[in-house]
Amino acid sequence: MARKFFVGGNWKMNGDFASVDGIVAFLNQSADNSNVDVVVAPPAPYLAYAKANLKAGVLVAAQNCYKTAKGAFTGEISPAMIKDLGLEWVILGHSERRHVFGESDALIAEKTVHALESGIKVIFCIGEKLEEREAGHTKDVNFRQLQAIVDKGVSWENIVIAYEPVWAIGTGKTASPEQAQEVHEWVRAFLKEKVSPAVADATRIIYGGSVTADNAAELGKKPDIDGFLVGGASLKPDFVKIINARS
Ligand code: G2H
Repeated sequence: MARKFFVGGNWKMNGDFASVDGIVAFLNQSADNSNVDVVVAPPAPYLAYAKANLKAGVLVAAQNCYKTAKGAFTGEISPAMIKDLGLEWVILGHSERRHVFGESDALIAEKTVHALESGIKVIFCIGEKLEEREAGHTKDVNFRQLQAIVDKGVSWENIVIAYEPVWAIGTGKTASPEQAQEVHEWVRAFLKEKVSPAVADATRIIYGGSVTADNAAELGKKPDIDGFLVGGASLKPDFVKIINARS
């Protein structure tokens, strides 16, 4: 089955109204490409502004959300609020949430279930740290992170998996196409065994970690790499080249 290419832009905690205007301008000026799903994730204060100004072909995601709809959770936002803004996507389990803010597999799984039940699609991030890779635990770590949502019996049609090796994030040290393909292939085999062959075949597995306009084309040629989650390079006009890397 042909999986539609998916390119996400994770702006992280960057930007102001002026820089959002700049990003919106180059995205809106880019040629429409019906072969790619494009989803950008501005910081929460700019979600509504980005949504109001981006052309219809560029969707907007939140970078995080909590596991309940409302309540006394200072600083959090809910999937209900994301939906109320007219948005469709959220990023969950990003390594910065896992390792800077200490989010556990269990919490990320609860958030994922709640987001999906609220009608928000999830870019679900997984990835091993350098010491885990060097100790030969790459497969175990990524499978453990995935197992947390398999155990919840989630429905997979609204999930995109982002494999982001922590050692490649923001470091300029991209995984080679072979390293990324190896893990993507493992993840697809994991889905086949733990969920179903149909889900394994249909689920998009995208790569993140220092993706640039220079390395995207080679990464995008690998059979199990179905797109990218792009951080730093999504803030620059070259992001459009990444969107079109497989076209
Ligand atoms: C990985 C990625 C975006 P960058 O976190 O999710 O960031 O492309 O800057 O490594």
